[in-house]
Amino acid sequence: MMKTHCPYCSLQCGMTLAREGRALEVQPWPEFPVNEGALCRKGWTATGLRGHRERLTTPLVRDRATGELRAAEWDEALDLVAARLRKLRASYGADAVAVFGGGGLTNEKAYQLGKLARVALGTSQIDYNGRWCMSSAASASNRAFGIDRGLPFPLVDVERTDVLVLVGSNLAETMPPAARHLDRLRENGGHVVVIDPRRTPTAERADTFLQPVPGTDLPLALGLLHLLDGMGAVDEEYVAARTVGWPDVRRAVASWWPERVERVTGVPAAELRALATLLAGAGKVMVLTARGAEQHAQGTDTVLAWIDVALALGMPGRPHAGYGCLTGQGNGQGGREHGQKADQLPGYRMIDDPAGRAHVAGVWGVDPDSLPGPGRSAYELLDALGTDGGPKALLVFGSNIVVSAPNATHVAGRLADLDLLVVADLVMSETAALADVVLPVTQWAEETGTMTNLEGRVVLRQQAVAPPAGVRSDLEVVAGLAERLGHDFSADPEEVFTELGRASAGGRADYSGITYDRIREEHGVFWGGARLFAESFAHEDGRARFVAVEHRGPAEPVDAAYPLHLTTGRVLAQYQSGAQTRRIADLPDAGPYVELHPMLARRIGARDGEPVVVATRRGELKAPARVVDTIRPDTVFVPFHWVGANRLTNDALDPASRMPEFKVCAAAVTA
Ligand SMILES: Nc1nc2c(c(=O)[nH]1)N[C@H]1C(S)=C(S)[C@@H](COP(=O)(O)OP(=O)(O)OC[C@H]3O[C@@H](n4cnc5c(=O)[nH]c(N)nc54)[C@H](O)[C@@H]3O)O[C@H]1N2
Ligand SMILES: Nc1nc2c(c(=O)[nH]1)N[C@H]1C(S)=C(S)[C@@H](COP(=O)(O)OP(=O)(O)OC[C@H]3O[C@@H](n4cnc5c(=O)[nH]c(N)nc54)[C@H](O)[C@@H]3O)O[C@H]1N2
Ligand code: SF4
Ligand SMILES: [Mo]
Repeated sequence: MMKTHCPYCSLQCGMTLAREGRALEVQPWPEFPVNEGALCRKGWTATGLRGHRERLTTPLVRDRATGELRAAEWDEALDLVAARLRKLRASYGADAVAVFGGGGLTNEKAYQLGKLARVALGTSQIDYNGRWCMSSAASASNRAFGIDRGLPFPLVDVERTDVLVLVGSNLAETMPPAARHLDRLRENGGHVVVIDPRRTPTAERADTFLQPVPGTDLPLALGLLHLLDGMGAVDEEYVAARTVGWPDVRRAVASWWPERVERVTGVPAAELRALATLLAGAGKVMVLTARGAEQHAQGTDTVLAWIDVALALGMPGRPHAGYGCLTGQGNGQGGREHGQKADQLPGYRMIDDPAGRAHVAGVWGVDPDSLPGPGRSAYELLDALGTDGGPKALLVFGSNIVVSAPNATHVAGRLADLDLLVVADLVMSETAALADVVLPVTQWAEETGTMTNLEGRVVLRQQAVAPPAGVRSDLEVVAGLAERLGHDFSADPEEVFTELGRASAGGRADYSGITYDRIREEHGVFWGGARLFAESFAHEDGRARFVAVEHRGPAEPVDAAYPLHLTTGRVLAQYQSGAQTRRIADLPDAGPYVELHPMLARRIGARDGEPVVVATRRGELKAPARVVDTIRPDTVFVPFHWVGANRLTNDALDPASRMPEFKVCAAAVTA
């Protein structure tokens, strides 16, 4: 019996793994506070990839003569990768080699990947799929609060607020055990507000549901601020004592009267007024954003506008109130704290901060001047691959880029222009299938490491079973490459975690003092404490920042040729690019589909279950229609767990976070 955590999302539900003969069975771990023994279908079936026939168990190298992948020894594969990386570096410079990581990787792996790039490869070109995920909330939180932590309070605090506002979160499907907190909040007399262009299972649990046009959460927040100000509901005492910048916001929202908001968002003015009245009368308000609000070319500004709402009401720092972002991937939080992000060093230090560079270089035993500067963000990195001056080699750990990146056809083309693509994965993902070298790695139950959940709680995933023969851990792969490049890296997770603690010490996300033993004893350890901001915010003057933002609207507005809004997202039973969950027999694998309203279906002559074609300026997808009255008639939705959705999506980026606009672009649908 081994206590561990689910391999998937940022809730990092506690679970027990029990050996049943040769099989491994998932059982509850009732004492773990975040999920109290509950799991979603993906968690219950997580052992389904053990012993799976599609599990990779030997390195594969593309044969130059036949163009096919063939089995290779580990030494042959790693020697070949190291030799080719050295050669590319000699010809084109260190930035010719790039690394792409993932928010599902453990803290130890994220840290070692950053060190591999900066020390062993000397490249600035490293980034990760967290840019696709909560990066807009991160940049907004840094700006407003001076620190970026998904939830600055434990998730259970949700149960004791008065009004919970969920902006673009479908947590009943994306974090099902968390929905219990919503239900308990309502049992306690609290009120749940859901804002989503689709009436989701989460909206079904809400008391108030607003259904805006995709990409208009920002003007919705401006409209609320306008009304709250007019009602005298702004907490002037809090604003004066704990914030700066309110006068600018007050001026900026003066012209956002409800009828104007209605024209832009499609939300009736009466509904906006009712929500403002509800918020004005509530003692405690909690605003949580997720990808629906964040994955936009104006995602950072949108989150800032909602933080403005929380600040105007005087909430951040109060018990059971404030603002938080529901992070997404298993290690969505820790993955962005330890150096796999282009502009960061461990401990959430900025890579252009001289003191931070000196500290980390000291731990690494290198000259601070030898550390490269900031590199390209994820999409910009992929977009530069194989171009003049762009990277010629890419090492991928923990991401299935060709399914999950925006404008995926273009991205696949960039990958094809590389001299060398190396992918470490458990299975032959769509991206691994394109690689020159595929490295088979261990999965969660076969290795140990820490993850930081959406609350900033550092948890320990413990090895429960031996890996299949022939498979190595990511840490071993990284150490093997580093060794061939003349560097000595540890592959022992606990040793790496101790080093990470030293490297992060004194940084914004300080893990020093957290040990595997403490995590085991305390059901996880919060870095920086469980609740932040009670006394002060993380800016030098201790005050939070109001930021005045303006509505620009989606990068690609609808027009006569592409009259509909296309949005994308998730369904309960599949995870991300589907590389893992599509292979699990007990999970339904429906294939992509197109959700559309009966009115739209009638207009284009589409029938439920029959194919329709969604077209955007970047590509087309033919898939069965799902006719539902839960979506706006001017909007269509496609889940992204299967190849196809991202051939349609727009690669417009948020200027601050570099987040792509996954959640809205202009589309046409025909039957
Ligand atoms: N089942 C499942 N669970 C998961 C994952 C998974 O793949 N599958 N992935 C995990 C990860 S990495 C993440 S990031 C989280 C994501 O968790 P969520 O953010 O909850 O998931 P999404 O489905 O991407 O988007 C949420 C909602 O945003 C809505 N939406 C679309 N456009 C807009 C808009 O413009 N405004 C607003 N307000 N809403 C909009 C969509 O209709 C959708 O219902 O889930 C995590 N949990
Ligand atoms: N259209 C659209 N696109 C989206 C989104 C959206 O809402 N709409 N959401 C975006 C978001 S929020 C996210 S987080 C991304 C996620 O998309 P991806 O980055 O593709 O994430 P995964 O599908 O989780 O890919 C993880 C890959 O790594 C492998 N893997 C799992 N664990 C490990 C490990 O420990 N080591 C190694 N080496 N490999 C491992 C898995 O088998 C899989 O192939 O998608 C983004 N793309
Ligand atoms: S909610 Fe997330 S962490 Fe919990 S069982 Fe489901 S996928 Fe796993
Ligand atoms: Mo995500």
